[in-house]
Formats: sequence, C-alpha cells, structure tokens
Amino acid sequence: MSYETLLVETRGRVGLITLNRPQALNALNSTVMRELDAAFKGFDANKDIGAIVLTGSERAFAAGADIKEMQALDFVDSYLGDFLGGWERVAGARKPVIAAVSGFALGGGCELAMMCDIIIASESAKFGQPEITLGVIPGMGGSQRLTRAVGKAKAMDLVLTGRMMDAAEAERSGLVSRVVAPEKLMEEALATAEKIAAFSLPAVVMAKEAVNRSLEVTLAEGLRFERRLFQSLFATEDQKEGMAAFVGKRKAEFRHK
Ligand code: CO8
Repeated sequence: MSYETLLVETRGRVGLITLNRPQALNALNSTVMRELDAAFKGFDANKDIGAIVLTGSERAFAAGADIKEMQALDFVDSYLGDFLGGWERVAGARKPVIAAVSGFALGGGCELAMMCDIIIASESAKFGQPEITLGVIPGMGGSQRLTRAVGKAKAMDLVLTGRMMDAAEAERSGLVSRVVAPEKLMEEALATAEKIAAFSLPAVVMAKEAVNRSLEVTLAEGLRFERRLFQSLFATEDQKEGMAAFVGKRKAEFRHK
C-alpha cells in the first residue's frame, strides 16, 4: 500500500511509521487518520513485527489536528459524522507503540503521542494542548489521558492556558519516559522497540493489555485480570524457552508462540 501522508517501513522486527506532511508541520487531517489506522492494522497483523515506532520530523511530531480542515465544520456534521471518532481505532494497536517526539506535539499531536505506550522525547520536544486558544477544547484524549498521565494540577494548567511544556517538564511530570539529545532520538526509540520486539510476542501484548487495564478497573479486578493472563502464558512455548534459558544460563530464543 502506498501512503500520501506517511512513510512506512520495517527495520527487522520493528515497524516504523513517520508522519510526513512537512508543509503543515504534520497536522493531522482525515487522510492521516485513515492512513495511520491502515498502517497500524498492517503491523498488528504482521507476525514478523513485534513493536512499532511512530515519529514525525525534527521540527514537529505533529502540530495538532488540521485547523484548516476543521475550520468550516458545523455541529451537526461534526456530531453525525462522529468527527475524531476514528482516532480511537488508531489508539487500538495491540502491539506496543513508541512515540519518538521531536519538536511540536500540540493538541492532537500531543494526544496522538499519548495514545502510544512509551513516549521518548528529544530535548527539543514541546508538548501542549492549545485548543483553548482556538475556542475549543481537546477532542481526542487531552483532558483524559493527559490528566491520568500528569495529574489534575498540571493538566488543568496546560488545558486552561494552552501553554507549552518543554521535554524536561514533560519528563518531570510523568508524561515522557525518557529525554535524549536530538541526534539520539531515533537510535534510542528504535533500540527500545527492537528490545521489546525480541521478547515473546504473546507476553508483550498481554503486558500492554494488563497495564492499560489498570486505568479502567478497580485494583481487585485488575489484579485478577493480570493473574489470569500470567497463568495463561504457561501455555506458550516461549514461557518454556524463557525459563529453560535462565536455568541453562543461556540467552532465550523466543519463537513468539
Ligand atoms: N493545522 C493546519 N496547519 C498547520 C497547523 C495545524 N494544526 N499547525 C501548523 N500549520 C501550518 C501553518 O499554517 C503553516 O502553513 P503555511 O506555511 O501554509 O502558512 C505551516 O504549518 C508552518 O506553521 P507556522 O508558520 O505557524 O510555523 P511556526 O514555527 O511559526 O509556528 C506553531 C509553529 C507554534 C506549532 C504554530 O504553527 C501553531 O501554533 N500551530 C497550531 C497549533 C495548534 O493550535 N494545535 C492544536 C490544533 S486543535 C487540535 O489539535 C484539536 C485536537 C483534536 C484531536 C485531534 C486528533 C488527533
């Protein structure tokens, strides 16, 4: 499949997706949404892929939803067309997704990064939810995922003022897993993805599912869910291999089964 707004490639067991609308600082329009959905689905279905990296350009991960596309929308079209509803599918990738963020991650760009499982940021990264400056509010998780990630105080500050926070503040707040020098960003993101992709794929997918479940349910339900997944992994060849390798003092060779 060829893409108009993305570059999609594989690096070993890692799927790499690069947002590619430089003329609009990677603003997210409906074509990007459709293409990202297809690219994630393709990698999710591909047994040879164990993790995905999503990135933008050095200047911008993504500067938000495409304001020029949104400008003329009215309520009825937006509501009946479930405007932005499709982004939930984009957030539904089952394999781990690492966002490698450089430059602006604003509005929908910040929200897209937060749909990923790990955010690795360049020192140049700037995160924000500037929707309030446009007369609207975040529409794809900025008031929900951001609040869960950084707490109410910081989320209110960002969502109500529209200000940007730099990479250091984002790391201090818990939004970002790691901050690296700009020239190390892709190396770090790809190495992290390769590391994850070498583990047992069923274990990796279940680990993601279990952590995400913690955001939805009570502790008792979450612990039960985790335990059932843990128990089920004893049906896999990779559990036998991982534990035999430890006991045999050798490196595990996971078959992803
Ligand atoms: N939409 C459309 N075009 C954009 C956007 C955008 N969000 N951001 C930048 N561009 C375009 C500019 O219009 C400009 O195009 P042109 O050269 O044709 O005029 C080009 O990209 C370069 O931008 P600037 O000249 O403005 O570059 P600067 O370096 O001066 O400024 C900024 C960079 C600060 C990032 C600035 O472009 C800016 O403020 N952009 C808008 C940021 C914003 O408000 N984002 C929030 C949008 S609303 C939103 O995201 C709602 C979320 C809903 C969920 C979305 C689902 C994921």
